[in-house]
Amino acid sequence: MCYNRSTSPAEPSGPPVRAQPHAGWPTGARLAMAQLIYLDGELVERDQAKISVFDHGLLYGDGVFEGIRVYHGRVFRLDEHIKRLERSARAIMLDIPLSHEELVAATVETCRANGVGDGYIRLVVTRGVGDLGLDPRKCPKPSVFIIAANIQLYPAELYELGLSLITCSTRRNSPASLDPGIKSLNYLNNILAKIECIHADVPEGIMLTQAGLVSECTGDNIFVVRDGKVLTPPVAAGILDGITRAAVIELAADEGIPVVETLFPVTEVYVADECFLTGTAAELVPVVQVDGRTIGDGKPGAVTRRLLSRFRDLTRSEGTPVHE
Ligand code: PXG
Repeated sequence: MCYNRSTSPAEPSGPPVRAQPHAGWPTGARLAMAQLIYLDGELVERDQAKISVFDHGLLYGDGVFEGIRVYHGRVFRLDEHIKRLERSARAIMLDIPLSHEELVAATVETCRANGVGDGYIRLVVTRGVGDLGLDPRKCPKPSVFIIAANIQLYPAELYELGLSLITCSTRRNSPASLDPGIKSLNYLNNILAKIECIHADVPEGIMLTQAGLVSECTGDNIFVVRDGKVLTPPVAAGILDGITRAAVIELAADEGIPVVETLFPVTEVYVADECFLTGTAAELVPVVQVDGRTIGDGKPGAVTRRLLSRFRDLTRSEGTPVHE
């Protein structure tokens, strides 16, 4: 069995790619075809947006990326996303051929050119074309491309009913090998865990650190609520420093809810009063079952619902405008 067999060849292959089909996830959500793709300084038709088979982004996963949301014609936390992209690039000694301001402008321009009001942006920097060896010095010119696609929101009932998770047997990469803080094009670690989720028919799964403690999910950060406190693994544990995670930590502080960044075993999730995930695609999504255990009373909890409502307000009230 393999996963690359298309059941519907006409379907656009856009982000965010969730475990579909699944009862909890939006089989009905469809992304509109992106018409114009930013590719190395130009806006080109989707069919013309091509990368060489010698690009090390493809050959080795040598590159970095961001997934960014646009809400109501405004790009959410664009500056933070570009900063994280720049940090990821620095970590792998990849010189992005655009300045911070140019990356911001190119992202906004791509949204504008595609009339994206509510959407998802994929910003990718690859090492560029080289030879068949690993040596990145053989890749003189990194490639930058940006895809901006329209997106339909996930159905409301997902946020009302909550998700089921499993704990994946695939451990999160050790920061000593490949720091999960680097948002690189090498996502096989997460994909292997995602395949476990697909087999278990759940949309997400918890990944443990090499020491067996909770790190994050395959494409989301994780939080638990216990005795009125919010707990989430620290960035130093080897997780992605999520933009949504940071926003939710700020919102919790603003609500007077204590947030503790600490490592914990998966048992802490089982016995939590509430659990939720954060991510650009998922926003803030309640979790009601993990490894067959019911979390809290099996319904999204009060703290989760409060933070989700505050997050939604935030996405309505800030962001870099797409249209002049
Ligand atoms: N952890 C991991 C491993 C991620 O990939 C997050 C946490 C959440 O971070 P943000 O900054 O988005 O709040 C991510 C990001 C998808 C998809 O298709 C999801 C991500 C990246 C790429 C694709 O669901 N999540």
